[in-house]
Amino acid sequence: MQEKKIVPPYRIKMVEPIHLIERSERILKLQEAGYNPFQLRSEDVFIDLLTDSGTGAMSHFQWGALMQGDEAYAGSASFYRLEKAVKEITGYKYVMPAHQGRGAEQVVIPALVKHPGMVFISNIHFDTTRAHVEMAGARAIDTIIKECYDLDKYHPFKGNFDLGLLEKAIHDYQPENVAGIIMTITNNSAGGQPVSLENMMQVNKLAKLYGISVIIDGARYAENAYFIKQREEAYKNKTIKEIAKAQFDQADIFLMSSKKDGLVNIGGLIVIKNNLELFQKCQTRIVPMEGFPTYGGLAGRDMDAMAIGLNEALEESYLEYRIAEINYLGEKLKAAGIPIQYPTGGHAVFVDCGAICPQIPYDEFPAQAICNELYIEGGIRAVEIGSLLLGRDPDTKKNLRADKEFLRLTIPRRTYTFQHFDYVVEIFIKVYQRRKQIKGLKFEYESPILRHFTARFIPIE
Ligand code: P70
Repeated sequence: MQEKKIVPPYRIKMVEPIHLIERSERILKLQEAGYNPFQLRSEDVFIDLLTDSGTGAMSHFQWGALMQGDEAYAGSASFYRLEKAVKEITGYKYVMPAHQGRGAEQVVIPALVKHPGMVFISNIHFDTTRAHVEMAGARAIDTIIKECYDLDKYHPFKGNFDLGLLEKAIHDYQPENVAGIIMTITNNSAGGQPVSLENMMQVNKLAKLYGISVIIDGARYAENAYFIKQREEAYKNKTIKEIAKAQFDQADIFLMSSKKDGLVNIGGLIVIKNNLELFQKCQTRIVPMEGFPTYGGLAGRDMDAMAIGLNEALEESYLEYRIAEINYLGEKLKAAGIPIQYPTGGHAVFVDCGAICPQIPYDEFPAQAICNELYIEGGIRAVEIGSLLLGRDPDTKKNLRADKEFLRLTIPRRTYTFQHFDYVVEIFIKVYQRRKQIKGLKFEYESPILRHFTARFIPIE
C-alpha cells in the first residue's frame, strides 16, 4: 500500500519572524529566568513548544469575524452566535463563556462542592483543575488505567478510566461525598492520550447508578473524537461531529479551555446539559468572577472567533494533519532512541526524562533540567509535566512523586512546519548524547500552589 502523503490542509497567508539568539545569551537569559522556561521572554525563544494553549493560528474566517464582534455588555449578538454553535455541537441547553478554562473551573467546581470532605474523581486531573478542586476544599482522586504508564506498549486508549478503581473510589469515599467525576479528554497529563467512547459510557453508567454528576474537561475533545474514529471500530464510519456529540451524551457538564480545540487565543466555556439549578448558581457566581453571563470575560469579537474555531477544529482534514504532526515528531525521536509515551497522543510528544537521566532524583526535577538544556542547546522551550507540576500533598505538604517525569513538546495548532520539527529532533539528540552530565535543580523560590509557573531554581553542582 502506498503511504499517504501528509499535506497541510491550509496555506500560509501571514508570517511571524522568529530568531535564534546566541548560545552565550541563552545561557544568560535562562539564568535570569531562574532556570524556569516559564520566566523567559518569548522573544528570546526560537521554537516555542511550552503549550498548545492559545498559541495557534486563526483562520482568515476567524480574523474576518473579529471585525463583526458586537461589544455590547449584555445580550451581545456575538454571544448568541457562540451559543448557537455550542448548542449545535454539544446538544446541551445552557451556555456561558469564560475567559479561559480555569475561569470556567473557578465558577463551576466550588458550585459542586456541597460539604467538607468531598472528592472529585478523574482519569487524571490536569493542574488547574486539581488546584480548583483543592481550593474548593475538596480532594482530587485519579483512577487511570495502569497501561497508561507502560510507555513502550501500544494501547489505543491510554487515557481510559480504570473502572474497577473508579468504583472502588466511589465506595471508599461514599457516593454522597463524590462531587463529580471529571473525564479529561484527551487526558493531558499522560500524553494527550484519548479516552474511548466505550469507557466514557461505562463511566457515565456508573455515575448514574450512584447519582453522581459527570463533567467533561474537554479542552481537546475534538482530538479525542478523531482518535475514536481511528481506533474504535464501532465509530469508524461516523463523522467527527457525530462522535463529539456522542461524547457529550455521556456527561452533564462540559468545561472547556477553548484555547485548545476552540482554535482561539483566549476563551473558555461552561456548558450545562439541563440542570437549571446548577446553571442559576453558576450564573450568580460568574458575574463577580468572569463577568456578565453573556460575555464571561471575553470581548464580543473573541466569542465570534470561537464560534468559528469550534467548528474548524471538528473538520476531519484539519485533525488528520494535526495528529500526523505529533506522530511525525514522536516517531523521529523514538527512532533516535529517545523514550516517549507511545503511541503519541493529540497535542504533544511526552518524553520520559526519568529514564533519560536516572541520576537525577524526582525532587530535583529531571524533566525541568532537560527543558533547560533544550533551551541552551537550541532555543527550544518545552515544559515539565512531572513531579514539579504535580506539587505537594495539600495535607502533608510533602513533594508528590509523579508516575513519570515527562517533558512535553507541545505543538501549537497550524503554526510550525515539519522542518521545525526536524530541528527539534536534531537538538534533542544533542542533549540526549550528553544526558549523563545533566544535573538536577533545587528551589530558590516556590509558591504554595501551581508552583511550576513561577518557581525559581538553582542548578545543583
Ligand atoms: C496546557 C494548559 C490547560 C488546561 C487543560 C485541561 C485538560 C483545563 C485547562 C485550563 C496549561 C499549561 C500548562 C503548561 C504550560 C502552559 C499552560 N492546559 N483542562 O498547556 O485551561 O489554561 O485555558 O485556563 O489542559 O496543557 P486554561
